[in-house]
Amino acid sequence: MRPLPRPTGRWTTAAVATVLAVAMAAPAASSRDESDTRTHAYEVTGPRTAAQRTVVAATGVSIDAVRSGSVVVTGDAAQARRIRGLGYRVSELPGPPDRNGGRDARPNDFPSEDSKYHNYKEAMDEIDADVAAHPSLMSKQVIGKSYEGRDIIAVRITGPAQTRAAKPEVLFTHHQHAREHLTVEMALYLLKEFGSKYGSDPRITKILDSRVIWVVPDLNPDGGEYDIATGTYRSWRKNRQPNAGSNSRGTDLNRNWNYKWGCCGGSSGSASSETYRGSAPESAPEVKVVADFVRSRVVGGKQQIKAAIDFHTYSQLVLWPFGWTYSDTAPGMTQDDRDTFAAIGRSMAASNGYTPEQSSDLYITDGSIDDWLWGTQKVFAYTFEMYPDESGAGGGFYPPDEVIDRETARNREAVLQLLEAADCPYRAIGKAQQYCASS
Ligand code: 0X9
Ligand code: CA
Ligand code: ZN
Repeated sequence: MRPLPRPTGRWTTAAVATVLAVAMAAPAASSRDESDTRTHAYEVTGPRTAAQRTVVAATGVSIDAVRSGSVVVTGDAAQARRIRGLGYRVSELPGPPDRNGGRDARPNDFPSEDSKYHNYKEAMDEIDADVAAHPSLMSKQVIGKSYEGRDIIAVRITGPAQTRAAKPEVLFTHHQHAREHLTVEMALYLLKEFGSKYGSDPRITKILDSRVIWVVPDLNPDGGEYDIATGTYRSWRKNRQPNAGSNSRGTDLNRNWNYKWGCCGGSSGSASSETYRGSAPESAPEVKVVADFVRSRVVGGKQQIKAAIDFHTYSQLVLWPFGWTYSDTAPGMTQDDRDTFAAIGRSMAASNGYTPEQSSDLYITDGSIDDWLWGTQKVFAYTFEMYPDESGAGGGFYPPDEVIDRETARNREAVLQLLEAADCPYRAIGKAQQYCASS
């Protein structure tokens, strides 16, 4: 298939400068591990239904943003050709922004203009300080290790008050996808907010006295560090696990969960894909660690975690399961379950201005965390796609650090609502009596 001719005028001076800068920043070919599969962002014009978007995703790209008649994807040149073969127009978008302010990039850290973001060590240090400042409220557990051996931690937050019945537990997970750094800041915001407001803010005090909160701030530390390792963003998504028989590294953690894994055309079986599902469910150590942790919260035969949010960027969405099917209801998802998901989801979205919908309204995904949490553990699990809503002006996966405070605090009300709903989610549809009478 012949590529479309590039419209003249596309190569502005700025674009040429960007390309040259990217080319010069690229490592020597000998040290590249993905020489034939380097990825770019592309705008794909044409797909307007979830089914059409799922066909685009089946080429192996990740879909990063959905608009009414187009999508933004990340993929390599071969995938772009396949998408053109589907009859869609594909144009390459600019790469990640240069935030080094004209200075040399510092290795293994955020660019100087984004220094308010926390790299892995900075995040762990901040969390240790929070826990040390509020020892009666917070504790940190190392729940396992990433592929490269970094600690994956869970922070437990609850008030000292004991209750007669077990406190309902709520899980917040962050940073499955390496380039979605704002989600780690979301975790740090939650720790600060709960730590500093307990005892003074009556709503937070009441919540912490009656709930147990688990924050897993970084599911993909290896990918996150890789994304910033050169000091220039790499748009990396997956973990950093090698794949047998391939030069391409990484599993898409949000396709590796052990429920409907690889069932439905919502992930890829090829290692070079952005949505590679891994060699088996939980083949990614990071997924296994968190899945084991969740299973460890089954006490006396009952899963203690009742609700969850998995934070991603971007698109400003509140999503609920299932992702593996277009159907609203399915085996394991009754009409009441679905209505409860929608009622709480819409209420949360009304508070932060995001768009609420079932995740498969975007495109099919299989092996995602929220499908697993609901499908196997009956946790009311949402996916939030944070700021921005568009790839352009807001910075796509790399919004400037000036927005961190605003865009994390923006989710405060939604988080509090979910915590308050967690003792009986079905109250949201007026069916507490039917579903929650005994608990
Ligand atoms: O594709 C994903 O994993 C998520 N989007 S992202 O751009 N952050 O990669 C969306 C997942 C939506 N599907 C489910 N939650 N099941
Ligand atoms: Ca800045
Ligand atoms: Zn994501």
